[in-house]
Amino acid sequence: MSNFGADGVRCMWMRGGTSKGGYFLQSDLPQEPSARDAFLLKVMGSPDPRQIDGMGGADPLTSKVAVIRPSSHPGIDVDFLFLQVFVDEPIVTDSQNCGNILAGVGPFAVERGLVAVRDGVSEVRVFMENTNQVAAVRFETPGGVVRYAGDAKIDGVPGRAAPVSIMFEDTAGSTCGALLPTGNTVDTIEGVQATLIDNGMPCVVMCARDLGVMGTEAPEELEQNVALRKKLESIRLAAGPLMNLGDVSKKSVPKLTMVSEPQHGGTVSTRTFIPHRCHSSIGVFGAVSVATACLLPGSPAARVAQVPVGGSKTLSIEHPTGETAVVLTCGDDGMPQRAGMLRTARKLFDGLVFVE
Ligand code: NQM
Repeated sequence: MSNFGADGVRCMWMRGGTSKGGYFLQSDLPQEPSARDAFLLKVMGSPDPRQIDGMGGADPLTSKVAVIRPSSHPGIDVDFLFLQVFVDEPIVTDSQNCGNILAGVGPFAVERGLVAVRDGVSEVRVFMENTNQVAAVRFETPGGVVRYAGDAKIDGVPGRAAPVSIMFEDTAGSTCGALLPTGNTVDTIEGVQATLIDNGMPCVVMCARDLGVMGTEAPEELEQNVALRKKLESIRLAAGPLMNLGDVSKKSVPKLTMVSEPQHGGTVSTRTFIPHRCHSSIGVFGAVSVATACLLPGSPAARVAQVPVGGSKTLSIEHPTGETAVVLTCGDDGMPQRAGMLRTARKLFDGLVFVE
């Protein structure tokens, strides 16, 4: 297995939402996880801060992998396993899901002939193996061919592309077993009030000002703040076991979101560490989880958020490059039962990737 990939392995490179990565058929990869991960580290060029000897873009958002196979679950089209390949450490983790990379899964499944396609709009139902949950991904397929060009705009991506709409049900407790794994709306860690929440992504949501920052700084400025990063990492390491995630020193969860008052008429302003680099926008499940935190009376997020009223509402999660709109349908208890989001995706490259 050591020279697996020397003759090239079939792979499609796609932008999914505000992320980018390699999409593989599960049958094209080594079946044994450690051999698969060793191969993927070589594909990306990790560990190396520049990923110069691989396809990765020297950023966690461009060092991502989707592994897809036909599903054996009733009513589901494909199974999707998301793998985060660390940039500068030899780590490949399945400890998190990724709603951005998910946006490319439906189009990829059509491109590879895994699902029946319609003339017009197709829907692919995806079982997300990282969290054992289901998403429905809808996208345009005029004449039975995926259309990538279009007029939809998402912040964090220049230009416009065809819309990909994603619907989630039952994302609460995806990885932590419960929406609020400690049972509390507010926990205090290292003197900082935080909501430990998982509505699709384990997140620690705190007020930026409680960490001594405004929460509107540029990501680069926050990344250069060594004291802040140290504080965030020690909060994260303490939060991991409290969130049923165990030792998170080698995991990419929980994420750390610092919230402040909205600056542009939205619901809340955010800066998110994922967990060691500051996101240039915010993740999909990250945005759903932070939006949900805004609904919890007494939480740090609720203190600064401007939440729209009504059972079905759009929460605009402001981030460094604009906003991500999360549509939440809430039940009688005021908690979200469904979440929806607009993304776009683009096929960038289809071919063979070589590792020797
Ligand atoms: O939260 C980055 C991204 C993500 C994850 C991260 C994501 C999500 O922007 O669903 O999309 O938080 O690691 O792709």
